[in-house]
Amino acid sequence: MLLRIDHVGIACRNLDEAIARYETTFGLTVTSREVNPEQGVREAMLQVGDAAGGPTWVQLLEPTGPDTPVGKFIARRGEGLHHVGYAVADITAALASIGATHVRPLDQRPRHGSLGASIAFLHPADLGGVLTELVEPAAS
Ligand code: MC0
Repeated sequence: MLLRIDHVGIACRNLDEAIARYETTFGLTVTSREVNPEQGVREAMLQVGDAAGGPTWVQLLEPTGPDTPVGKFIARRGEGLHHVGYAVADITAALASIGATHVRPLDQRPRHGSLGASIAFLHPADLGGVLTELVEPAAS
């Protein structure tokens, strides 16, 4: 089901400062910046690699307010690794397959994600404490 790691989502208090950290330290560059009101984030995608199977990203996430998933995460745990996103070929089929396991989807239907992707989250309590995201990238 999982094709590769699509991105790692990193919670930060200040998006501009986090971008500068990755640009200065690793020479990464920003491919896109978006606001996703449904998810309560301002985010930036920085491409890490361009492997044969498709690119991999660092996704920097600044909450739009305290009562959002990332806002609550930072208040509880501080800045840091928020989730891992795995690329799948067909997110509807992947969600149906997950439905036959004990793992609880947090989204019954795919939602809008970065770079036009379709995304769905899986509960961290069912996956060893790791918030996990399925990502069907936009057709290129
Ligand atoms: C919360 N918890 C996490 C966690 N966030 N555990 C691991 N990783 C995370 N990221 C844990 C807390 O430590 C706590 O554990 C328990 O979940 C309840 O925490 P809470 O603060 O009361 O939070 P809830 O229950 O209201 O919500 C947690 C949940 C939520 C994961 C269900 O954040 C959610 O639905 N997330 C999915 C959407 C999301 O994260 N969107 C933002 C990224 P204990 O053991 O102390 O009880 S959007 C995104 O990334 C898009 C743009 C994209 O990729 O394209």
